Amino acid sequence: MALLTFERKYRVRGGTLLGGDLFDFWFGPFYVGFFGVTTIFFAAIGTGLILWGAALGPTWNPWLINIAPPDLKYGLGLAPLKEGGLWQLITVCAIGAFVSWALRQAEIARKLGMGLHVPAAYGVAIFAYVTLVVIRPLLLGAWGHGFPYGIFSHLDWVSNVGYQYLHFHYNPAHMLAVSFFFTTTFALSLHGSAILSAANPKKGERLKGAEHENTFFRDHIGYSIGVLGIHRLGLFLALSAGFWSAVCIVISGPFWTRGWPEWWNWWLDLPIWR
Ligand code: UQ2
Repeated sequence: MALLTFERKYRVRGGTLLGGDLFDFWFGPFYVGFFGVTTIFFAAIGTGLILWGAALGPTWNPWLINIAPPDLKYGLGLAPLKEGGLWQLITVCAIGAFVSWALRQAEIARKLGMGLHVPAAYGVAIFAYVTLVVIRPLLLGAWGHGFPYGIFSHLDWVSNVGYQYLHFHYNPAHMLAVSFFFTTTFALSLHGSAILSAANPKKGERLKGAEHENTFFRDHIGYSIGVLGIHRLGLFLALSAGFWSAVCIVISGPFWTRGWPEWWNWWLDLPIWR
């Protein structure tokens, strides 16, 4: 079946969460839906505000454009547009667009009778972002604790906030997050290479399948997690990386204000050494 032939078969009515049949149609290859409309709305306004903020700044160099959050003196209030108010509106638009996108994923998954794994996974990425620009600033009492929107400027923010805790690699949640990121790339390298070698037989040989993949890993390391298992593992590793990233930054400040190396004094202070 050609792509457009079977696509028609899966373009089913219903599954919407909001708007009923009103936006239940396609624009070319794209499903619209109520949340398609809200995604376009927030993304367009947010992009416009970013361009406005960039126009106010001293440069159009894409690396250096920066839209900063309000000064700490504005606390949790609204700031004037040119003093962080734009950052606040852009943040609202970003969250509006991200959440709309997750709900659009949920509507499409419901249409197709799939599980909600895709929007749930994407939700973890949204959670990590919201932790940085909403939850942590709220806990610290000022929007000024959010990170600035700019390529170099956000990297500088990460570096500065890291050094504020002396050595961020001593943050135990950061250790977990980094380990999960590395393990994710390791698992994907095993999986991607396994699939490509099975799917690229020598000229004249037949395509290989799950039996060969299983046997390769059993022969090689004595264990195969299986074709479904590797995808479950990959999802777990990736979501854990995002989750512990959010945890490692939200505990820095709201729950631990000293250097992270000092946190490990609980180990030196154990009564067993006395
Ligand atoms: C596997 C399997 C796949 C795979 C991979 C494995 C047939 C095609 C990569 C091997 C994965 C293992 C043994 C888990 C490794 C554990 C960590 C934490 C990285 O068995 O089944 O399917 O792609």
